[in-house]
Amino acid sequence: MQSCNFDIFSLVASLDRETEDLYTLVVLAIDQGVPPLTGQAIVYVQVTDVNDKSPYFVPEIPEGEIEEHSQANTPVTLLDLKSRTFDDDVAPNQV
Ligand SMILES: [Ca+2]
Ligand SMILES: [Ca+2]
Repeated sequence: MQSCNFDIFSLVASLDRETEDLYTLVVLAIDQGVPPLTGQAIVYVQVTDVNDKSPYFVPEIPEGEIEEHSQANTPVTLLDLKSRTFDDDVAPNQV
């Protein structure tokens, strides 16, 4: 078995994981024989996440409520805020 040199692939444009998170490459090897024989492999390239998306709320202005005449330091009830918070990144870059 002889070692082989492989070209290094490089990007022609920046990638966005939130738009496309998986790319499929077909790699073809061709030997020096006559006639040349070939082999191929399918390479799946996973785009890993960076924390480039900020959390956001739907609706953008969440609601809370508190009873009138409440004492100082009374906590304000936020209405189901956790289920209305989103982040397009994946863990651990999410809310
Ligand atoms: Ca994020
Ligand atoms: Ca991201």
